[in-house]
Amino acid sequence: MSAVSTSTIGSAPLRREDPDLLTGKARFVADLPVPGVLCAHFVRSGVAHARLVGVDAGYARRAPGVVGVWTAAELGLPGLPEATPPPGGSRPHLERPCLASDRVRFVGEAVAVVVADDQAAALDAAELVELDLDPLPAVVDPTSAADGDGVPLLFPEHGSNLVIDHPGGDPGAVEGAEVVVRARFVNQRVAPVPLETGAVLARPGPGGGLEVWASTQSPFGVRAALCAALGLDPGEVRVVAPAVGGGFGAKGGVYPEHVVVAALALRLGRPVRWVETRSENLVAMTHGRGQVQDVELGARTDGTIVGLRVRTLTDVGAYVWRGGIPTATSRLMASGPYRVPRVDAHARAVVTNTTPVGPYRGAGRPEATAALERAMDLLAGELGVDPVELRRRNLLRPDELPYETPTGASYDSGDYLGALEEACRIAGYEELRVEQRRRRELHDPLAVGVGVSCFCEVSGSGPEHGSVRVEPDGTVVATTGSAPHGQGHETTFAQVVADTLAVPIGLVEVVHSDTALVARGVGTFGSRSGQLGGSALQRSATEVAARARELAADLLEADPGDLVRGDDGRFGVAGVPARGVGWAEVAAAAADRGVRLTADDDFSQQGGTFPFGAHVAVVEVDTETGEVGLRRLVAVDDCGRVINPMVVAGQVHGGLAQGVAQALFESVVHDPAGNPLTVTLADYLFPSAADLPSWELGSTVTPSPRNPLGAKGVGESGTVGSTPAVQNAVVDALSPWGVAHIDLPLSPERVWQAIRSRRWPP
Ligand code: MCN
Repeated sequence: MSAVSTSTIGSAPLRREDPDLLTGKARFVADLPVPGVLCAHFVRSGVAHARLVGVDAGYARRAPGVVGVWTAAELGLPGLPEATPPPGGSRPHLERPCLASDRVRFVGEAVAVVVADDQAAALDAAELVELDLDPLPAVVDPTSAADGDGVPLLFPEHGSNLVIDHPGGDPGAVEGAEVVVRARFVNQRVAPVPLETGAVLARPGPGGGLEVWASTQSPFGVRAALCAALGLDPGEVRVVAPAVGGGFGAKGGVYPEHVVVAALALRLGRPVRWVETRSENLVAMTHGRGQVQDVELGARTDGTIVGLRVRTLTDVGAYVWRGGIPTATSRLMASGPYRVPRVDAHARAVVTNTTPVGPYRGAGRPEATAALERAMDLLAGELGVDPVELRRRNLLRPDELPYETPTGASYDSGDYLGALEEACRIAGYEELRVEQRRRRELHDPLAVGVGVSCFCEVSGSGPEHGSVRVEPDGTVVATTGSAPHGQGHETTFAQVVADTLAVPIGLVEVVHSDTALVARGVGTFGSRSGQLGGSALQRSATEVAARARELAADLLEADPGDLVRGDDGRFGVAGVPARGVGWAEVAAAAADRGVRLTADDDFSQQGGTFPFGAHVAVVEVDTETGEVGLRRLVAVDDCGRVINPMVVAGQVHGGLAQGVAQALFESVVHDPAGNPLTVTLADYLFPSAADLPSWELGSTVTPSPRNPLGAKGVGESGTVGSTPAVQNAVVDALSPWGVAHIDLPLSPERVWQAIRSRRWPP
């Protein structure tokens, strides 16, 4: 089933979306030319926790260019429910208000909105709005929020800050182990930082209703949420995602700002636009990660794992809202690619007076993988076994799959060991260890570290829609419910359709991200689109091709079984080279006869698919300054059958950059009072290309049996494997000092402190 090679479906064209992006022709929400558009600016709380006593907008309302100022009471909008409610149903008392009404719960929470003729007027007037806030004690640290005595409660009516509690499973998971390693890891909170910040534009529809342009990963999701909040019918609302400058999971849901702007457009009968500033983005867009992990990994002395206990506490910020997604996914993926017979994975989440946390590239898988891969290295250290060797002994083998994990994941296919061996081969693992030994003997102040991580992640849940239509002139229109924002669907989906119909790719137009042009859809997140959207299109195209074949046979007066396809895509008759018809003739005949060359499909797969891989990082730690130089990063990712190798490589590159950024640079910081300290890109250390090495990519190909393309997701895998590989490498470099763990991010100061607290040579 698996082979160390690459395979593709058809040719691998360049991304067709790039010329517009590179030449500035692509239009983002902020660029849309809408006559008479008004600008909205939100007045946000500067206090992390307070009773909202009043809002005085008198001066702001009289300021030049101001059309109006609105508060929660004046707009009367409902709250936003939890994205993943617990089995007992939704909890109205934990909803997120669109504008705060009686209490603010984080710095950055929107309290009022100013609408003005232009952006500058809205911004100036917003500064004139006075919020009367009666400060309350804030809670920022998730462990105190969960357990502290007399800790401030964000929702007193809930009785506790604990908002999610998924029970563990096997209480005796590490019983009988001959060796148990135990540790607490902190997977720090990070900000998604898409290049395009949040943005929405809404205007009354031409025949009533509403037209909305949103920077979103899910136009259909935004439409559903707006309809629910504003009492509209889906037929009355059109949502379009124009060019979207990245989302990384944070643009997967509807934001309060979307609802407020849509409500204002209806109320004013005029177009209204909101575009987030970067500083707003760093406090108002959902953050990611933010998990405290207590891990116990038990094994026999020969290294065979017997059980795992993981107790996670996710900090979901001020509202549970979208925080349930990473909380549940990290629990699901607790045992990774290993044979772990007993698992006790207890996942809890608390609210704190900080920006809400939601899915961010990987959404739970990077957290789970970091915990497990750090624990694997601790175990290797305890047993005195090479980290790669320990992994070899415990990785599930291809013949053990499909495999049901103790936490309920159903792995489809995989050759985890194949990926690890390939990564070690590319890295030259044994030679690196030789170099490391030599340099340690020389007491080289640049300490070499080699870190390995193996991972298995989940992708491709839920249904996705696709349709294929051949026009009378032979051109092909493919519509998809997915909503790309950097992933290259226009290219990869055109490939799938062109290959299935055997037509030149240039004939295929891909239509997406507009609820008026696409019948239905879900959206782009969870590395789902290639496999689900692609399969829906492949199945639709297969149906269209079968109909076309029958028509062609009829036109050629031949038996359909005798039909052959030429290299140019023409239908011919076997053994009669002179006779043939092209797509245009078939399509024209279909139009004449009233035959519709169109089909649609809603594809879903049972259990999802499980991409996997192995990453090897090589670092040099300056033991005098604590600075970490990432010398190499080898990433072997297996996403099943590849549609477009260049797109896949690009996806892995982006994921690696974000994973390495979490390992070495990024961290959202709040002070104990809940004031965010990372509100500009001068404070929040977002790496540039100059901070990163050239990636070394490898791949193995293990098709998934769960969809007709054999594809698995790839959009997130880079973030899953790279963070722990780099973290393990840094700890490995410092092992002679007796350093067993350093929490993320591995800033020079942290690394230096770790070195300073030890002495080496001993
Ligand atoms: N693909 C392929 N062969 C495969 C699998 C995928 O050629 N075996 C192609 C797909 O057809 C698609 C691309 O690779 O063009 C990514 O596919 P997939 O893994 O299905 O992921 P999605 O398209 O659903 O994208 C979502 C994923 C996620 S969850 C995040 S977060 C993320 C990511 O994509 N955010 C991104 N990549 C991003 N890239 C950019 N530029 N910006 C973001 O915000």
